[in-house]
Amino acid sequence: MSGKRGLIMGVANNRSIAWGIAKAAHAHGAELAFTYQGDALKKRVEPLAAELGAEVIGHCDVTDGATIDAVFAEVEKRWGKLDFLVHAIAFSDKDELTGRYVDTSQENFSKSLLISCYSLTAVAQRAEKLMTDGGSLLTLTYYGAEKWMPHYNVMGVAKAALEASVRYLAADLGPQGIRVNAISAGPIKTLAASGIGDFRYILKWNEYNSPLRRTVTIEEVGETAAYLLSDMSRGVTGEIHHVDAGYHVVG
Ligand code: 0WD
Repeated sequence: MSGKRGLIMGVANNRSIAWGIAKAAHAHGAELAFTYQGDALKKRVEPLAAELGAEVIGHCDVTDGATIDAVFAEVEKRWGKLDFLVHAIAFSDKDELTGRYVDTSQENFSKSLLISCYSLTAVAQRAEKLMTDGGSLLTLTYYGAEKWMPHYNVMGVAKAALEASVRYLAADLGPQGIRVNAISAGPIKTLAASGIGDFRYILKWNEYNSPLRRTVTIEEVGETAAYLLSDMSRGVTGEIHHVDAGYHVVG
């Protein structure tokens, strides 16, 4: 990946999937820039970025289009163009990631879909303009988009819409050589995952029932991401690639 420059969105700490992806892309020679959401995460992201000799572009809250514009303006100023982008962003009110989906509020439905789904389209609109030599967009999804999963609720609906977005964006941006793919990661203990009811049980269930009889790591997701972000996967777009120890074939 040497000579490639990529923007990483969604690092909260060193357990984040986006961090696993950043480490792998860096190991394969890519040059990186990070965004962070709010000052609390700035303090976490800055030292991580420094570890990889990467730039920190600035604050980006995907609910605020002005902050997205500012980030892409800064990328353009520093790099002039962009080769890849990692979107590892999701949110739902924790109180609605337990119990029944039918009880989802309109407010949390809108917010969850905006942050977890529309934001990919919002960043694709800006990235398209900078991916003048083609590029690769990558997002993160979960099996709860395909099947009912306990407690995943509105996030399952948001991920289903996200996966459909991957296909529509792939078709729209394909003519410019911009590829759009997702990794459907198995459960991993991160900050976001800790908001999901009974998450420890889900981890154990996957460990006992997946073909590989274990869960996956952020490093494993990172290696697959490096393939999808690099020219090794130049014939691949619109794909939802499972990195879940094979759980999707049995679940
Ligand atoms: O088991 C898991 N951990 C899986 C996660 C399995 C399959 C998929 N995923 C997905 C998540 O749904 C998400 O899309 O992977 C992506 C990354 O999630 P993660 O690495 O599990 O979680 P985390 O380290 O918490 O990063 C998600 C980050 C946020 O962190 P917090 O925990 O502070 O909400 O998404 C970012 C934020 O940094 N984020 C936002 N960024 C910009 N604007 C916003 C926002 N409004 N909201 C959340």
